[in-house]
Amino acid sequence: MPETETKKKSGVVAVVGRPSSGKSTLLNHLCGQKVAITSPVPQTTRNRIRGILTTARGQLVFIDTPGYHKSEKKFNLYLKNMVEETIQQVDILLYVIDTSRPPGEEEELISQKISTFQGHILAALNKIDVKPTFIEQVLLFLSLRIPKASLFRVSAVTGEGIPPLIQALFDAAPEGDLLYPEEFYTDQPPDFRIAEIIREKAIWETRQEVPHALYVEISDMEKRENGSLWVRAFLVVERESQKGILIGKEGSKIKTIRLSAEKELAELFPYPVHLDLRVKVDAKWRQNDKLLTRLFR
Ligand SMILES: Nc1nc2c(ncn2[C@@H]2O[C@H](COP(=O)(O)OP(=O)(O)OP(=O)(O)O)[C@@H](O)[C@H]2O)c(=O)[nH]1
Ligand SMILES: [Mg+2]
Repeated sequence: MPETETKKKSGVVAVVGRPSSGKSTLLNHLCGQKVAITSPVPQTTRNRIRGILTTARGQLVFIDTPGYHKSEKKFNLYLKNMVEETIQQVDILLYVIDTSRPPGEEEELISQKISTFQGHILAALNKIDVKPTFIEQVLLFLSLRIPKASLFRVSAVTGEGIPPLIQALFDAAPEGDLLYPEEFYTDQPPDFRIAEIIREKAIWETRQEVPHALYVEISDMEKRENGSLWVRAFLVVERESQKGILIGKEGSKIKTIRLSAEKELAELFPYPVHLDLRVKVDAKWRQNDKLLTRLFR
């Protein structure tokens, strides 16, 4: 190798923060692609979602995580454990903190988890486009709780402040071989992505209590002769009333969900995806260990 040629960087970055701080929105901006679903409803992300950014400097593999918060419910403990495990497996922590709210109890909790991390910690002070701002409180909080964090003021929506953050992430990353081929921006299998897009549309179309009570499962996928993909998916909720909300008057709501999911899938996949959506009730799914282990990885 010529002496002037610098080695490639290859770093794994956990994106952590409290629910709704903008982790997934930021991940999508960092990767330049829609990798993770987003919504105004807290606890949208339920899995470790990998997003990959490859540039001339090397590769960053981001792991989006569920919002970290206190709760003794089984379902939430699964999500909390997932964050804690992820923190132990990465080179860098990207702590996303919302400057449109004063730091509260949840921020105390996550900052305690983060403060013992041995590697680089970069704090993205997100939502700087929102007024009024609580950035002064956030700065004070960070200086007391995680003084070693490098600070970046960003907006995951407008993209302001993101290029310097990317440079700093590459600076912090170790040298190494690329973990994924250059053209990859995520490693999610198609059935997972399809289920997530359907869930996102259902969250946006329902709100209230439905989003938290919902999971989506793909039961069948079939490649048709004309090249399209046919998918049957079940939207599972906990109560008959929630099923009614999802279906809507004469099936109008579920139709809207299907059409908006199909529209977005047409942009993500190189072939048309046709959805057959069914709604069913499972009152106790959030207590079912076997199911939770399978769904939330
Ligand atoms: N104005 C503004 N809104 C933002 C910004 N970043 C995220 N949001 C909004 O904040 C809400 C939550 O964003 P998400 O990216 O889903 O948040 P998250 O941290 O991944 O949330 P969980 O997965 O539930 O933990 C959405 O409505 C986003 O549009 C930002 O920089 N500015
Ligand atoms: Mg998220």
